[in-house]
Amino acid sequence: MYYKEDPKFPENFMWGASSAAWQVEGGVAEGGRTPAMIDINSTKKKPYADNSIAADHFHRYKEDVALMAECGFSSYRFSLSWSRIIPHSDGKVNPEGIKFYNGLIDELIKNNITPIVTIYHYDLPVWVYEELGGWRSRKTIDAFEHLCKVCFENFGDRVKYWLSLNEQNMQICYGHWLGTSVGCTDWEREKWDINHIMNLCHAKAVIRCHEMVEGGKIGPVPGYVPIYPKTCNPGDQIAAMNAEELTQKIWNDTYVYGEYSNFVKKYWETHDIHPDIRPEDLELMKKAKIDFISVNCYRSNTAYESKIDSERQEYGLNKFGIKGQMQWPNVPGEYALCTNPYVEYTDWDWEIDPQAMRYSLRYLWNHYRLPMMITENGFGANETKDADGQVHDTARIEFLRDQIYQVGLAIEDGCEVIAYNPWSFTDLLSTGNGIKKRYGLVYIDTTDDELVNCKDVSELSMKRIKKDSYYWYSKLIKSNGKDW
Ligand code: BGP
Repeated sequence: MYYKEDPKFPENFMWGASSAAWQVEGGVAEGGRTPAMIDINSTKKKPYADNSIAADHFHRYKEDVALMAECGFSSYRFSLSWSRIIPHSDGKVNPEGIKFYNGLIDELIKNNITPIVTIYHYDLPVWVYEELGGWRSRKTIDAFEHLCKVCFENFGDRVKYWLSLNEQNMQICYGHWLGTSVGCTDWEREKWDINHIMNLCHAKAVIRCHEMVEGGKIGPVPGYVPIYPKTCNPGDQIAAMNAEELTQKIWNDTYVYGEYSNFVKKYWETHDIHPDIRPEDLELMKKAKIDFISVNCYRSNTAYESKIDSERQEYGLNKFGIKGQMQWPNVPGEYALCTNPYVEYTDWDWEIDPQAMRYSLRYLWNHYRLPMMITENGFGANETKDADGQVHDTARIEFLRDQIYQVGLAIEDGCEVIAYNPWSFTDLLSTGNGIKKRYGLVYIDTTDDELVNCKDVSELSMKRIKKDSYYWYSKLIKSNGKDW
């Protein structure tokens, strides 16, 4: 639909930004926190991803919240570190961990910022892996349920928006990259067992939230990448649908309908995969009725028909921030991905495609009719301070303006969207490119070399510098999306 005027945002629309514990907090050995698997995984990533210090939010959260308040935020989406809250297999709650998150939540509320809290964002405690068997073990479901209960009990009086697991689909599709596959010997098969266990954890979180949190609402956080067919060849359209199913729809259908779709059951049958799914599991999944869908959307992908006898090609992510290094995957018989000549690309070869945002919201709304909040969207870039000591991130302003405009258009189209929280507030660690791949509205004055080579954080500046995008975003959100 074409509209004559700029789109309008609803009255109580929540504007904020987003982060995750292991990417922003640092303080990994402080306050009683024990190691998480991602700590180990991240130190192995090259060039950098070491999360020992990250953005040092653990020590500077008050300063960060003050900057959010000054910017005009009405929401902030962050995650809880499991091993900070429950550091050992005895299940005892760490009072220091609770104190840290209480401090953060109280600070947000004091500043009229609504906390939106992710229970799990990639940081499985080492004790869960070593003593329970990690995501491959059903014992993890009970441990996760215990975590949920502790969170709802301690924070549920003030936190009303909860997110279960971050990007479960990406944790399964890119298990080697995100560390989900550690310990697996037959990943292509085992990932479906892990996925099922994650579904049960998600279901427990939903059910417990509704039981324990008065007025509490909870949803999943799929990573959503719309897939376009490369041409109007019908084979390309089916390939796009296959890619859509195998990278996201399988997950979204399960969350919304509480059951596995015929498509995924057929996929398992043809690939001789037999996940351990029990009748009581299906009952549990059915009971878990989500309140909204939380959407992480950055980009789009383009697919074409893949012949069954073609050679398999794994996704080769661009890890260095120099254009043109992405290796597109080929899944024989299902789909192959390729470059899209109609869009621009970031230095990490991610499509810059604002209309993908409108498409995603329309698609999810048309399929599921649930309110949506955007919990990630953003522009990862190589950035440095200018000679004047400021960061003039014009490209990020353009990116955000175009994306937010499309959110507005989707709302005009009839989609129910309640919040926009781009990734990220401050610069923080990317999943595998350290702080070099910067996403923040606020610059953190440090580099990967400094983070890795210093003895401790006291040697570093870590100064927060508001980027041009911070000022631009502030004006936009203070006018509730009128001042572009
Ligand atoms: C999402 C993750 C985030 C974040 C973001 C950017 O998929 O939920 O944790 O990292 O992607 O990705 P990257 O850090 O790889 O640039």
